[in-house]
Amino acid sequence: MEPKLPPGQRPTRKFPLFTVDPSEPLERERFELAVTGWVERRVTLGWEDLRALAAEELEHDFHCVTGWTRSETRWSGVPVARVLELAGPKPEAGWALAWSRGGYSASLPLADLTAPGVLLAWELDGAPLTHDHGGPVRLVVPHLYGWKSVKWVKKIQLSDREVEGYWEMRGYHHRGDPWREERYG
Ligand SMILES: Nc1nc2c(c(=O)[nH]1)N[C@H]1C(S)=C(S)[C@@H](COP(=O)(O)O)O[C@H]1N2
Ligand SMILES: [Mo]
Repeated sequence: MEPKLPPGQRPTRKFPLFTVDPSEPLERERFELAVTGWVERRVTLGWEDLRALAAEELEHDFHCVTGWTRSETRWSGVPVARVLELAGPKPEAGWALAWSRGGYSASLPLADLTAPGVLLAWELDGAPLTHDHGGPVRLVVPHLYGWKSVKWVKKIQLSDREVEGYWEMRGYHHRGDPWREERYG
């Protein structure tokens, strides 16, 4: 039986790359992620800090808004919720903007960013995440369109209202649920 796909999506075997902000590779040891904005404590985590947290594995279809779905993609990493707990989101913080090293960004409702299965991932299909796919560490938000899964993640900034990211500024949806075809608007 064919797996069920969200409306308007077609399956792909390959994992196409999609990058608007090319950057130089970074060694794992030099990775750094800052959690800033509407938080009780601004925190910065390095590679070792991330690895000290309990890792999880996840398998999910990955949907790009341009129409391809890559089935049963496996990721390992730590839940974003766990990392945000360290910073303590303020009660007013309902939104997040996730930034890459190269200046790409995506906005996310905090509830989506902290949902179960949303990871800061360093493994793809059992192998270390390559630079092209956002290594050493990328955001994976598997229940939303792929543009929310920021590669080369370096900062998560919380706010009390939406601050639009790269594609949201260009007319893409604030949330981006593929099952509701939230592509634009
Ligand atoms: N930093 C960064 N992250 C990004 C993008 C990008 O251009 N830059 N593209 C997004 C889009 S549109 C998709 S579909 C996925 C693609 O991930 P992949 O290149 O690993 O397949 O990454 C997302 N994260
Ligand atoms: Mo995409």
